[in-house]
Order: sequence, then structure tokens, then C-alpha cells
Amino acid sequence: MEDADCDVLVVGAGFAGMYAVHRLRSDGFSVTAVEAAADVGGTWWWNRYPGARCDVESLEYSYGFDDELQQSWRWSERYAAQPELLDYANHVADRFDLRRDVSFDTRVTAATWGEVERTWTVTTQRVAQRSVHGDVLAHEVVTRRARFVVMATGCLSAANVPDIAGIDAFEAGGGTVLHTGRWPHDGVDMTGRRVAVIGTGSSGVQAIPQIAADATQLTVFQRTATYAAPAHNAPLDDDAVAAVTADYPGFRAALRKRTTAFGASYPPAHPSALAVSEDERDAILEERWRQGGFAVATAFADLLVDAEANERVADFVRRKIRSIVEDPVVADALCPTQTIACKRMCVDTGYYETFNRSHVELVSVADDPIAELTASGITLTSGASYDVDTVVFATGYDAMTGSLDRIDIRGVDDVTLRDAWAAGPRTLLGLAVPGIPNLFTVTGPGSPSVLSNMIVAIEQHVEWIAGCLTWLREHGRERIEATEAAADRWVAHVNAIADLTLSPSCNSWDLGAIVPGKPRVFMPVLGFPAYAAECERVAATDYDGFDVR
Ligand code: N01
Repeated sequence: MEDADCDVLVVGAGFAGMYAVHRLRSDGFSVTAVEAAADVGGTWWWNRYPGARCDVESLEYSYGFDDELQQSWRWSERYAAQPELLDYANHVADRFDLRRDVSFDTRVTAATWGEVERTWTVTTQRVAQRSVHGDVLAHEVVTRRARFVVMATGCLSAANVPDIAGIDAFEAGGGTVLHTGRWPHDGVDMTGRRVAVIGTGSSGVQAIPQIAADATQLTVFQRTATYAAPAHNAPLDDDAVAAVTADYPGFRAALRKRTTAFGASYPPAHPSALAVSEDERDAILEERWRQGGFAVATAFADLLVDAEANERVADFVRRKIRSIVEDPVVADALCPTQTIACKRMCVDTGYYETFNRSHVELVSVADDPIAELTASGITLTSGASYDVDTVVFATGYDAMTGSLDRIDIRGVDDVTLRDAWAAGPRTLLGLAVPGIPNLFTVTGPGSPSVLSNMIVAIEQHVEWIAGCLTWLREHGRERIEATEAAADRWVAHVNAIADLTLSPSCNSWDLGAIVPGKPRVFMPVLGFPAYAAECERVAATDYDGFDVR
């Protein structure tokens, strides 16, 4: 093997990359990380839209790998807002002196495996000059070589801006175009503006009430109505914090035993929505609505496996929407018809109430899609037009594969990851790809990732990868690759589990449905504990399913 610049190159310095740097460094590997943003934080560095907040409770959505770290941090609210999450990322980076091994403002554009050298050559572009608006005016190319690559590029980081004609014309006419995941750092003053928000997923649902508070006029373009339950966010009181911090390790261990690795505050699910009377069911759901967050979505164990059970819960939420929204026509349009909790349920603060405000209009684009942006606003296919001066795309992400696909990754025999995944992503455990040796994906497609608590999923993956690299070192091995057969079995397993549920029944980004033309393959695997046990089994059997040399 030829000399490399470092043992491991980590791509990304969000929560996954930060922990990878710390853990691999602690295990005696030389590590370099590269990060496209100017600092740590990943998702929470980019997502600065008004109302951005995590929908997993803050005491759960935080690292558990170091007890002194978790005892050193005090969350202020039940659900942390983006600025506090970014402060937390900075706190971790400072505490473990992570930045000394991270090159910021550096984007990976290509990574090529050298079979003879058993080394990755990674091409990066480092920003050399930015305009006052932050646009990259010049960059320099820097090449690095590493024995292993860890892709900590995030599941929801490649922004999806629909291919709608006329964006240039709109901007030339003085209009402002924004995406929730690429929000300007100095904020946007919406006062006096006529704003359009396109998209009503988690990001739109959080941003819409906040934008409505400042804008003169807000028009929401909805393609699919969404189910949202109230967050009931509030400051965390000292007793609630102490109840967890008194035994943080026990709390974390209990989280890892939960299917989603979050939701410890929700009561256990009732066995079936169909095994109780209508009154009992409504009483259970009322209580869960009062608890807020994902308590409704986790009320009954058969919610995601029995269509009738699902419909009963969906009906409850629709009745809630109708009780909140005053105009029955608008309420009707806001009532979703698809399987509830098939797409991730939204956790809101005043979302449905916002449509009672006189300056807020809901426009359905389900049957009358947006045709184009013009110098003065938005025109639908029917010809209906809306004058606006700001368009906010809350249109989500090229989820799970987008951030990897955008890099020219070439493995054995120059096979590209894009080609290998042309019919949909194919991995072993969401960690490794056949034909792409010595490269690991953190929370990649085929792992629980976004269907679980991302921080728990990240810790489990980074620890597995660190354990694998340590094993290779101890056994004098230098090359590891997932086998085709094991990856085929794993993809079949992921889809077989999904097919036992109602999860594939809606147009979710889990299926790649947000991005036109993307293959429809169910990407994340359901069930964190069984997944983690399988990862442990593979490691304990000297990496069954991997070709190790
Ligand atoms: O994106 P989404 P998101 N014309 O893909 C619509 C996490 N997250 O950024 O449903 C018109 O959910 C699209 O319509 P449809 C969380 O995991 C978490 O909101 O495809 N509309 C949909 O309404 C979440 O699930 C938090 O018909 C178009 C919306 O845009 C994930 O990120 C906060 C369109 C996209 O919704 C993604 O959430 C934010 C078009 N051409 C995000 N294209 C919290 O922790 C797309 N849409 C709370």
C-alpha cells in the first residue's frame, strides 16, 4: 500500500462527521475531515429558516458517547431551535478541539479508488473567494489521499429545487428566491413582503406560521396536505432535566431499545386502534394530542400495518384540523387523505391556525401545478396567477442518496456510485456498497437513519465503523468490501420489512418520490434495535457479508 495523507478522510462535519473525527482520532487513526460549510453543524448550519426546530426532544437528540459532555450541556426547551442546536455543535467542537482536523469551505467533488495502491484519491474544491452575498467566485482544487473514506454527508442535505421555468425572470424582476435548507445567515426580513411558500412538509409547516407573522401577504402552494400534531413546545424545567440527567446512561440505553430510538416520554402504544371502542379511541388520541409531538403517531401498534386502524387515527386528526380551521373549504383542503405517518408526521406550532389569518391564502396545486415563475409572481397551469415578491421553496431534499450522488465516486474498475445505484441505492447495512471498497456511509440508505433518532443512529454507525477499522488494523487487513450477494440480501430484507407495513403506500421521500425520475425504492430500514443487533452479529462473525483482504 502506498503512503496516504491520512488513514481516514471524513466527508462532512455535521453531527456524524464531528463524532467520526473524535472517535477515530481517539482510536489512534489519523483523520482529516472536509466540510463544504464554513463551520460545524451540518443540517443545523444550513437550515436557518424561521421556525427551524428539531422534532425530536432535545434531551434525546444529543450525543450520549461522553458522560461529561452530556452533563456539561443544559437544553433550554423541550424541542431545541436551530440556534441552540448550532450552539451545541459548537460546544462539542470546542470541547474536543475538532476544528484542528477539519478543512472548512471545502467541497468534495470526486473520489477515486486505486486498487493497486489501496488508497482513495479525493478531489476537493476549497473556496478561495466569495462575493459579499456568499456566492463562490473562485476556488482552488486540493487532492487528498486516504486509506478509508467515511461519507458523513447527511440524509437531508442535497436541497431539492423543482425544475420550474422562470426563476431567472422572477429574480430579474426584483423577486427573491429562497430554499429553507439554504437560508441566508443574516436572516430575511419578511416585513411588508408578499410571500409564496411552496411545499408543506416539516420545513414548510414550521416556517409558514413564522413567515405569516411578518409578511403582508402569504400564499401557500400545497401539493399534498400534511398531518401535523402540536409540539406543545415549552421551556424545560429543572425537574424534567434532572429526571434524565441523574441517569443519562440508563436513559440512552433505553432509547436504543426503542424501535425509533426516540420518544421515551410517550406512553407505550396500545395494541390496536380497532380493539377499542370509538369513544375509548378518541379518549386515547385526545390525551396523545395533549402530549403533542409524535404521541399520536405512536398511539397504536397497528397504525402502520393495518389500513383500517390507520384510517381511524387519520380521521381523528382530520376532525382536529376541521375544529381549528374556521373556513370549511380551507379546512377541507388542509385535510390529508393519504396514510397517516406514512410520510413523517409534522410537529407544528400554530400551523393550521395560520390559515385563519385574513392575509394567508391556501392554493392547491395538486391538480393545477405551478407552470412558471414570471417577473411578477407565480402562474399555474390553468393560467391563474399570484403576484408575490418572495418565493420560498420548502420543497425538501434529494433524500439519502442526493449528497452521495452529487460526488463522482468511482470504485473498482472505475464503476461509479451513480451507475451502481441507477436502479436505486444498494448497500449492505446502509454502511457499505459492493464495488466501492474502504468507503463507509454513515446513516446511508438501508440503515434506520431518518426513521430513527439521527443522533443515536449516527453514534451506532460511527462506533461500528471505528470497530471495523480497529479490527482490520489488528488483523493486518487493509481492504474491506461488501459482497454483491450480501447487499442483494440486505436490500431485499429492507424492502420485505417495509412491505409488511403501510410505509410504501404514499409519495414520501423515503421512496424517493419527491425528486422526479428518482427510482422508487424504500430506502431506510424500519426498527433500530434489530438493525443494531444485525450490525453486531456481522462484526462478531469477522464481517460476514464482507470480502476482507
Ligand atoms: O421536505 P419534504 P421538508 N410543487 O420532502 C412539496 C426533516 N425535517 O424539508 O408531498 C409543489 O417533507 C412536497 O409535496 P408532495 C424531516 O425528516 C425535520 O419539509 O411531494 N410542491 C412537500 O409538501 C422531514 O421529513 C424537521 O406532494 C412540491 C414538500 O414540498 C424532512 O426533513 C424540520 C414540489 C417537501 O416536503 C424533509 O422535510 C424540517 C413541486 N414541484 C425537516 N416538489 C424537524 O425536525 C416538492 N413539493 C421538525
